[in-house]
Amino acid sequence: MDRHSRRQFLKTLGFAAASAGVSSLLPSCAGMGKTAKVREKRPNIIFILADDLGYGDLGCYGQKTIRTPNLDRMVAEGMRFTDHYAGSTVCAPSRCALMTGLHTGHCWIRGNALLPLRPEDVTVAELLKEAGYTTGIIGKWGLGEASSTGIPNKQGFDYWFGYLNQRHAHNYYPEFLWRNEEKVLIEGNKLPAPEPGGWGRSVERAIYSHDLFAQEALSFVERNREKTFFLYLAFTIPHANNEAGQNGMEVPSLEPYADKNWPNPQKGHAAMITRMDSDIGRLFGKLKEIGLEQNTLVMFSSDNGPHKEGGGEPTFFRNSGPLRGYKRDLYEGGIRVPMLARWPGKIKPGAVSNHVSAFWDFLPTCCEFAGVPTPQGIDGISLAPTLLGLPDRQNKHEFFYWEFHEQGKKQAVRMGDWKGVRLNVAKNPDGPIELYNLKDDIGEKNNVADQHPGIVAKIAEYMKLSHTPSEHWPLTNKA
Ligand SMILES: [Ca+2]
Repeated sequence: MDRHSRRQFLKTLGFAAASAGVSSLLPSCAGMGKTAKVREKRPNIIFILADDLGYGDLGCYGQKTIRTPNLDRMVAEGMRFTDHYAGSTVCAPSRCALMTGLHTGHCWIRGNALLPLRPEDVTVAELLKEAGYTTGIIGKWGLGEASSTGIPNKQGFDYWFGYLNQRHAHNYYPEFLWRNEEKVLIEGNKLPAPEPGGWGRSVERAIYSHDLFAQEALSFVERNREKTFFLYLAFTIPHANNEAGQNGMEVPSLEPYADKNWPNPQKGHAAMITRMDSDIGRLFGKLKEIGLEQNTLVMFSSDNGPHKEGGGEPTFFRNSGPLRGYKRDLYEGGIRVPMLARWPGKIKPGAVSNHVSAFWDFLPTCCEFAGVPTPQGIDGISLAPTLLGLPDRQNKHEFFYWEFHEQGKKQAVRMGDWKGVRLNVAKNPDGPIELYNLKDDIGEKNNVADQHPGIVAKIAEYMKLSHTPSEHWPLTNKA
């Protein structure tokens, strides 16, 4: 089905076909046969994404030093997922998986490259827009440059403000940002020399882009308060400015850590996280103030594990918590991330779910809440039953798959409590698979592949089946 006919299909069949699914799950919709009534009950959806925030970076995931009182309160009032995975171990493919509901063996963008989303790629924003949602993205996109088919306004977003380019997003004092298709100059920020992409380290530093994003988010919910909206709030912190050497953890103020006896980059890292946390607190305050708290599902996650860039040192605060590895690893520390969800009256306060889930589950979850059919052929499974406290009705994944196209190429599979990791795939596509039992060994310390050849063979089969050939993302040197 081409894009046009898919749109027609959604328009003609959408709500009638899907309303049964939603009304069967949402207690307040039970017994409502009328599509219009189901539509009235549909929640606003806000997905907040942090950049390079680790599994151990939040108080609610065991962090002892960095303060995150608002996210900790979000957990107390909502749900925390113990076993949620990002789409990838770096930015672009992780965001592609989030937007398209496909894992990195199937999705169009499987690594950090300047490859735009195509017209035929169907995003969650596009589906929600078709369903009548007002859609917005604020922050970092990374899935298409200016004038390409991949810009947010051509991928289902009514409103867009932020960085298109991921390297541009390293510079937190940018000379410009994008508002829809318009380049907006940010007064008072200046690079030492003209640089068309906008990356580098600004010498004049008046406006911190994250602060603009936090303010834009408040404005977006305020001006769309009468509508049903989807906001994808893709914050850029606590990523590093890689162009700034050891001074890459840039933040306007090191408070509340300025007096600590820590290296400056670590103060910056902690201050960024606490700054983001307080902005999320302001957003919750705004939702309450304008009366949208009860009808808004807010989710929070991170696009990959913590980094070792720009002076960042993930061992300092144990940013991965008990997990092994960091960004660019397919060990748990690179891909297992915090996931929080809050929806007063629907999600039970203080709930903890160990349902294993991943970024590709977000699109079908939104489809279910919006009352539109989930497109065929995606990899995700709706999390709605888990969120609504009906774990017995939650469909589970047979397995999860990741492929990564840097550092000699890597593959990983999670299957139940088992985790398989294959390194150096380009050189040796049938090479050895490391096997870990996450139930007893969450830190992936003991490779037990020799003791379980049957499990290893099954994982090898999943790795083979999950990779669809791509001219842009060959796994081996030949194919
Ligand atoms: Ca990232």
